[in-house]
Amino acid sequence: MSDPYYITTAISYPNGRPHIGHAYEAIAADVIARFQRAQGRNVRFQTGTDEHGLKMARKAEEQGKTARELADEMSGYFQDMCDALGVSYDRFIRTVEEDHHAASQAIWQAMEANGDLYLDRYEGWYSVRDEAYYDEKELVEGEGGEKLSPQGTPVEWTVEESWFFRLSKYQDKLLKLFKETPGFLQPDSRRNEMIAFVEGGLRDLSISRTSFDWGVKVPGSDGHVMYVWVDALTNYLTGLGYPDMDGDMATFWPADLHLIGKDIVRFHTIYWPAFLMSANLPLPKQVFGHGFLLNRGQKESKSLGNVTDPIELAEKFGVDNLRYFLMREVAFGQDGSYSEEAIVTRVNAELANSFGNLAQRSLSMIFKNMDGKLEQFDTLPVDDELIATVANACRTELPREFAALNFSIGIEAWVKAVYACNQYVDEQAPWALKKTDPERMKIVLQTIFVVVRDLAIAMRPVVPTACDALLDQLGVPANERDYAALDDSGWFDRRVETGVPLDKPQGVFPRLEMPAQEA
Ligand code: ME8
Repeated sequence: MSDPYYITTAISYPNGRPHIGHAYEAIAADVIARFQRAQGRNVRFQTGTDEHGLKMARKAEEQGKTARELADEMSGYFQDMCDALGVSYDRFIRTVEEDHHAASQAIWQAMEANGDLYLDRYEGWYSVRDEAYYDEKELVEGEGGEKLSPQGTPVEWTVEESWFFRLSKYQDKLLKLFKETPGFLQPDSRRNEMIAFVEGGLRDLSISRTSFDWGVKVPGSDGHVMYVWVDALTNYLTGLGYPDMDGDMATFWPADLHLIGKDIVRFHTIYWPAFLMSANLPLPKQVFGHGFLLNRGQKESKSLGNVTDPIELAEKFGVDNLRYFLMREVAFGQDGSYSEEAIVTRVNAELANSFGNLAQRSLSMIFKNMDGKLEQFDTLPVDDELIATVANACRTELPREFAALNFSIGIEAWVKAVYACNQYVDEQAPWALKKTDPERMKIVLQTIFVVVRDLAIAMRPVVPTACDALLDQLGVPANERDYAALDDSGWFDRRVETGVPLDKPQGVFPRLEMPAQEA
């Protein structure tokens, strides 16, 4: 297969169970992966867990476990979450895996061979929660006068022998990258912040630690483990077989898209490209920093008691519905808010009452009034205008917007087409035509059959299970569900020729109950 496409998510810290932000990122990446596959691309999709570092080591200590025990236990929850949400990854990587240690040591040696590493002493601030070093000038003051990172997390003064990476050497190259390749970091709003950070001067980066041993060993330097971000970022290469440059590395590197949240843009667009340049590897084509998902406008936290288990949410409202809601509701790139009521309102209005109802009432009439039998149209379906409206939404607008990661806008175009179809059914009133003009009724119902198929194909990347169930009911073959099938004008005739009647349709977009009002 040609035309490779490599997409990755951030790898999550498994120091606790997955939260809704993890689910959001995994779902968005999955929608992109499914969309690109349906566009005929040869997709490679990687996600996983980031298991080293002080944050993991300390959490394990708190719980009286070894770091490895904690990692083994928690990583499973992340993989289970991906599986429960229909996330179609090719590899779920764990940074404790042997090939990952080998890849991290290989990139280390490549950077060393390029003269970019040296041994010195680190003295400065470190945030364990962010696994990040901060300059004094970046710190803010907490309520009790204590020093906090710009993300509001505690920092501790750290003094250690450490390997350093010559980040300062890459300052001009990074500025050039931001200025000359605007597509590298999206959305645009995130770029200015990074340019300002680089223009403020880059200091060399401490990239090894000696005060604990939970990490990848630095080759040839006893007592040093790599700074967790060095190995974490390298996961994107490990999954392709690096340091072997043939095989998957040759096919899929550079990555088409690293999908990450806005809080870790610095690591992906300053440290990571600098490491790659140093190791003489091409840079990813794009890093996209999505926004944060908030619970009724608030960050979820244990102290607020508003932490949502994404698997419970999916069980309560349905995986497809949760996926649809997240991609539809939030302008991708910006922060967004969710609540149970918002999920129910959106899903009922657009999936259950609009698309589901369109399919259910039309297919039921084909089943009842036409014995489920489709007939050849003598001419093309007469209702070209509706067919053209739907085709434009499904073939042009939605794919154009999805390719640019504007999911909510692409889905909006689709919803408008669904509304147009329902309006058409209301106006044509096929139930009345049954008596007055049965031939015309058939044309109307078959026109809806055609557009429902197009709409289901277009929405498959977002709502895969329900759309496939609907396409099964229509009798659309499994290999005719990609976007290319929307350009295949012969499909309806072939469908009729099979002579297979429609079964009694089963609704695939049930209405959701509004949750009881909270006290
Ligand atoms: O940052 N809404 O891991 P992580 C949306 N291990 N996205 C959110 C979010 C929210 N409320 N909270 C977090 C790490 N995220 C590192 C990554 S990659 C080489 C190493 C996103 O478990 C966050 O921005 O803290 C990140 O992209 C991902 O979830 C994992 O966060």
